[in-house]
Amino acid sequence: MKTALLLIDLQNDFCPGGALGVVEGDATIAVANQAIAACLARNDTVIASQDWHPAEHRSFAINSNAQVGTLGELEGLPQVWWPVHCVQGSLGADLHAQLDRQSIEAIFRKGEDPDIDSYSAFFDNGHRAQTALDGWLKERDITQLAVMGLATDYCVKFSVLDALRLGYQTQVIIDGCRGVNLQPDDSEQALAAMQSAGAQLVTLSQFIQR
Ligand code: VGL
Ligand code: ZN
Repeated sequence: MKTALLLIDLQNDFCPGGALGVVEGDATIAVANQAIAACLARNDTVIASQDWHPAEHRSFAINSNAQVGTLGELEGLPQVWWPVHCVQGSLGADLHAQLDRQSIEAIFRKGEDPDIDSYSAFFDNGHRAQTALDGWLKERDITQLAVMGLATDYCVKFSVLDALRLGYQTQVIIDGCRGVNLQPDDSEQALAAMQSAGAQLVTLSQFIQR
């Protein structure tokens, strides 16, 4: 069985000091680097996603006349209004400088359509368009994924749920995830939802010892 490690949105804007800084978001980088080292040692593939928005993205509160952190609707879908983040080509959109980026074989960008948000690394939030990720994995006969990154309650959650729907055997490396937590228990609930959809929750040390 071929496995890939999928690193979700390990970008400056989701780390403390960033535009959409997640508490302890930068603590995921050391976890990622250890998971990457384990993958290199056993010939597992390492890939990543990158949130990559045009400045005019309508999920940005300022572009939709809305208040940051409140809930609205975009293209008929529920939408949290976000601060401007991960603008294409900005420093905030870069992968974290401490991440072992040389070991990442491919990066899948998402959120480029200004009219719809895209939490999952596979599909936009309306499942209208897909990224190249699923095809890329299938071409390489990769059937198992280990997922970690930012943020637990958005991009990790929806990437994992899509991976399961697409038939991938999916693990979540829980100590490699941190959440936005607009509500205090959002991350906990997201992990529970991933687990009940069929994901296996593992620690980094369990992943390394596999
Ligand atoms: C994300 C909110 C908005 C994420 C991306 O990477 O989890 N969250 N855009
Ligand atoms: Zn975004």
